[in-house]
Amino acid sequence: MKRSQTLFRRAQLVIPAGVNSPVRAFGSVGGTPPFLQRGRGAQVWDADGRAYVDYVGSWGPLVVGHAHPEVVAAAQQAAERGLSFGAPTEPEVELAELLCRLVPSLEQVRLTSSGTEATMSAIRLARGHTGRHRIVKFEGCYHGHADALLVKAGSGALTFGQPSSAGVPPATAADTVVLEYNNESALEQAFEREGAAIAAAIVEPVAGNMNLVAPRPGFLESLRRLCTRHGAVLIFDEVMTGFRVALGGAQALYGVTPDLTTLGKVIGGGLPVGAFGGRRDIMQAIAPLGPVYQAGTLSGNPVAVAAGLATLKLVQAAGFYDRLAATARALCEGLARAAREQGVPFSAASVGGMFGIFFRSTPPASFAEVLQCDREAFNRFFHAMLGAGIYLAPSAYEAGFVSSAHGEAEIARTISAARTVFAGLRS
Ligand code: KE4
Repeated sequence: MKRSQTLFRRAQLVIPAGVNSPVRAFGSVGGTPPFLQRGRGAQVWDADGRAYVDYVGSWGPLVVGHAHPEVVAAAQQAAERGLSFGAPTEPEVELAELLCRLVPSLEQVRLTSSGTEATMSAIRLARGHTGRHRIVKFEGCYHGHADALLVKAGSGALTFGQPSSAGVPPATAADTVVLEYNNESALEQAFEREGAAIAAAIVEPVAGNMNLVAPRPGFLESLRRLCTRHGAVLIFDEVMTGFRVALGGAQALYGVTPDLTTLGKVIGGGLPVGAFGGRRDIMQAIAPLGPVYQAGTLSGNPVAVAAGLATLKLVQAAGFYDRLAATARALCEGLARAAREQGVPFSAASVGGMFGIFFRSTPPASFAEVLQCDREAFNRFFHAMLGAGIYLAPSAYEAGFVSSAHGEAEIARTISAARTVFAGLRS
């Protein structure tokens, strides 16, 4: 890993921690992050030429694998026509029409350049639409790094043990109510207590930023019922689950329709695209139609939109999500079996094409149970698997991702490596 070590030292001189997003620094697992140079399908290669089976997939966008020829060709062709116009273009209309057709809650949608912009805009829109200030979020859920949402957040914020970020004014945080994910009684109490002041509740319909925690039956339905009863806007943050757990996202999988949805990752195919949308009556409040301002120089960028459209064309193939979910299940079942054979306390769970691995005997159903996982065991497992050419998410608090490029060979290789690693963990 010599070149990555040299590059990491060089990077840290000019970029804080040597990375452009905290979780990439391997802060919670330790060691030097491989500097990746190339990807193709389920594989990536680092600066030292080492190959890995990749289960990060750029944190979710690469649901059809790295450098899919149709996605690359679409981006190349768009780039040759011009990189950006700052003016309306037909591909943006095509992508908006496609999103509105595939995602149940979307009557109108606006594109952004990141998931953070999408959730930040959705929160502002919900506050503008209702005239209220309070926001409900859930501990361990991460919705990007907008001030109002960096309160007991997940992902990198959790990984570094700083769930509430410095720099967020107390007055801002004071308007954010943080509840326990999957705790319906806490939900009922919060809405009974201050339902009339709540502008919106924002939730990851499948939590993927405290590692994977699936919604308990009834949790999302209760949230839907309470938001409706109290006139609060229900926002499903599907930046990660959108086109990851099902074609129509978690809202299609669980049959619960939010008022607003945020998207990202897959809809850009690896290039910067986010989106927020939902009920037409709420979206009418967005500038220049209404009083809630929102904008973006590169929103709807034609090259990024082309990559997104090409990706969304591929995921509509018959049986795409059945196969994706079967791949994730095979991985989870194989890892759990290998751990059981070695007597290692371990469990794994998947929803569609996202999965979680846990060093505890059963998958966690809450943030508190996530914290009970053996993080040291995870870190040892992570590094031993990396050494065996398997690139897992470098944090005990992140979900993993498979793609349509992950076949039986990749899953078998991963489970075989894990069998050896679990044996080593016991010694
Ligand atoms: P971005 O601003 O990073 O595009 O999206 C923020 C975001 C919003 N909502 C959800 C549910 C998300 O998962 C994310 C971003 N996810 C993390 C991975 N857990 C991105 C990885 C990173 O921060 O480097």
